[in-house]
Amino acid sequence: MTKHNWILGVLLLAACATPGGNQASHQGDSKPTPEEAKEFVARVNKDLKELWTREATASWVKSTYITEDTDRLAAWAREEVMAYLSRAVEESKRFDGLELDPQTARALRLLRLSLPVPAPSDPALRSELAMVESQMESLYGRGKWCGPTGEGPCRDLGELSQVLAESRDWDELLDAWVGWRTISPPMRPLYQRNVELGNLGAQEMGFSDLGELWRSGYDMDPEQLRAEVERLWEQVKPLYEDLHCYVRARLQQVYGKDRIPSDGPIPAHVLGNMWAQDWSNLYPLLEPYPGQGDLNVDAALVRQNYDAVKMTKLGEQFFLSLGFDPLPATFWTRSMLTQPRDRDVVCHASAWDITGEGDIRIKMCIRPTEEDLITIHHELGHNFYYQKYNHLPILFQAGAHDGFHEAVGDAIALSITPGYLKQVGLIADVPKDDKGLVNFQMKMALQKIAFLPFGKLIDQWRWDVFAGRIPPERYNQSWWELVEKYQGVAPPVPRSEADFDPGAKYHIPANVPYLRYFLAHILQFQFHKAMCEAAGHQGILADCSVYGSKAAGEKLQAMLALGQSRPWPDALELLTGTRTMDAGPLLEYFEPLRNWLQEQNQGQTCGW
Ligand code: X8Z
Ligand code: ZN
Repeated sequence: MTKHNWILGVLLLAACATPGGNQASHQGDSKPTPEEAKEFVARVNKDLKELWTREATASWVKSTYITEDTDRLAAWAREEVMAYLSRAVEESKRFDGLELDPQTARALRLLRLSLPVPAPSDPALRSELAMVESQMESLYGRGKWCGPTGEGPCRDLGELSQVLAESRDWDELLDAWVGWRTISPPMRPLYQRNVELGNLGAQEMGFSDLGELWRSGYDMDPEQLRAEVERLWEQVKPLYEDLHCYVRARLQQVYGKDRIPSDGPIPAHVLGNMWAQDWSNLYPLLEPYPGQGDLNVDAALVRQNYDAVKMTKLGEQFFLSLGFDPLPATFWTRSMLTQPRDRDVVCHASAWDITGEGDIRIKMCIRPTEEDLITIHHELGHNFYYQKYNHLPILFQAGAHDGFHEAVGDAIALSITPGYLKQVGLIADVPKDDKGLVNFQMKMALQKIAFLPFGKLIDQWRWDVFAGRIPPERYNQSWWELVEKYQGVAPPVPRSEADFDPGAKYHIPANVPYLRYFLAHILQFQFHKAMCEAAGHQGILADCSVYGSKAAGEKLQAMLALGQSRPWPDALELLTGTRTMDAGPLLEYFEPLRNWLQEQNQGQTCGW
C-alpha cells in the first residue's frame, strides 16, 4: 500500500482549510496566471501533507485495532481528505487551458488521481462513501470461519491459509476454501454502493467512470494502457500455459483423474493458496528433482529461532548492503510485526508513510516462513522508496507509477538466490548442476508465473464493473468466468449470486487497484536485470544476487528518488536504459525452466 491510496487525517479544524486560501485571485474573476497556479499547488501540497497525516494516523489505529469506533474515526478522517480534494479539484479547473510549467501541470493532473475512490461533492454521499469503505475493510479484517454450525472453533484468514498451504486432504482444503468465502456476502450491498458513489466522484472529476480514473495514472492515454496490458500478457501467456500444464498433470497424480480433469481447469482449492495466486506452497509436491538440493527455508527459520524482528532485520540488511540509509528508530517501535492476540487487526501486509517525512512502518502478521520473509522484502521496498522521495512535495511522493512501488521489494527478493541463502546460513549447500537450477526455477515460477493471470484479471473485473458492463446480478458469475479464462482455475463447488467471492480478496473491499501487481511482476525482472548488470554479474540471470553491490544500489536509488515527479519512462530509463515495460527479462530469467517444462509436457494435452 502506498500512502496516496490511503488514509488521511481528520478533525474539523482541517475542514476549514481551502486550497485557494486567501489569495486575491480566488475571489476576483480576473484571469488566473501561471504564477497563481504555482502558488495554488504549493498550498495544496502543504494542506495535503497535514490532512494525509491525520488520515494515516486514524487509519493506522483502526487497522491495528478494529472496532466500530475506530471505523468511524477513520471514516471521518477520510471524509475530510475527500472534501478537501473535491474542492481543490474544482478550484484547480480555473487553471485549465493555461500555459503552465511542466511540474505545475503535472501536480494538477496528479491531484485528480490522488484518491483511488474520489467522493461526490454532496456531503451526505461523501460521508456515506467513507463509512462504506471503512466497513468493508473491517469486515475483511475481522473475517472468521467458525464451521458449518457457527459454533467454532473459529479460524481467521491466517489459520485457514495455513490449511490451504499444508493440507493435501481434499475435504479439509474444501472446508477452509468455502469457509473463508462466507465472510464476503455481507460486503455485497456495500460494494455495490461503493461502485455507485465512486463512479459519481470520478465523473465529477471529468472521468467517464472510476475505471478510467484508475487507468489514467500511467502517463498515457487510458485506452493505450489497456493495450499495453494486453501486449504484456501476450508475452507471458505461453509460459503460464506451460506451467499450468505441468502442475495439472502432477496434481492429477495426487488427487486422481476424477478430481483433476486432464483437459479442464484446476480446482481452486488445491493450489496451495486461498486465491490460487501463488502456488509455491505446492513445491514439495512438484519438486522436479527430489533431493537435488534442499531449498526448505521454513525449517531453517524455525530452527534458528527467527522471530518477526529478526526476519525484518534480515530484510533491512539487504537494503543496507546496497547503500540505503537504515530504517528510522521509530520504524521498530511503531510497526506492527506480529498478530496481537487480544484484538482484531487487518493482517494483510502493508507499508505506511504516516507523515511524508520519515514516520514509516509496516503492518504485518509475520510467521517464520519463507513466504513471509519474501513479503517482508516486498514491504520494505515500499519503505525504502518512501525514504528516498521524502524530500519531494507530497503530490510527487509516490511511485513513478504504482507498479514501480510494488516492484522494488520484489526485485530485491529476486536476489534471494540459493547462493545468498547459503551466505546468510539459511540453506546448507547451493545446488550445483542443472537439476538444482530447475528445482530453484520451479519454486520461483510457482510464485511469479502463477501470479500473472491473477494479477491481470482482478482489475479486468473491476474495470467492467465500474463501466456497468458487469451488473451486480452478475458479479460472482463474471468473476469466475475471468478466473477460468485467465488462470485456468475453477471453483471446487458451484457458486451463485448469493456469494460474493471477489470480496474474499483483500484488495476488493479495500479498494486497492490491482493492475499494479501485474505490472510489478513484469517490471521487477527489468529492475533485477539492470541491477545485475550494474553489479557486474556474469552468467545467467536466475543466478544473480546483487547483495552487497553499491553500484546496483546507486542506480536503484537514483530512480526511486524521482518519486512521481517525472513521467515513469524517465524513471525506468534511469535504471534500465529503456522507456518501455517489457517481459523480455522475465522470459530470459525463466528460460531454463521453460525448456524443461516443454520437455515434460510432451504428449500431454495442455490448456483448458
Ligand atoms: O497486497 C500485496 C502486498 C501489499 S502491497 C502484501 N500483494 C498482493 C497480494 O497479496 O495479493 C503482494 C503481491 C500481490
Ligand atoms: Zn505492496
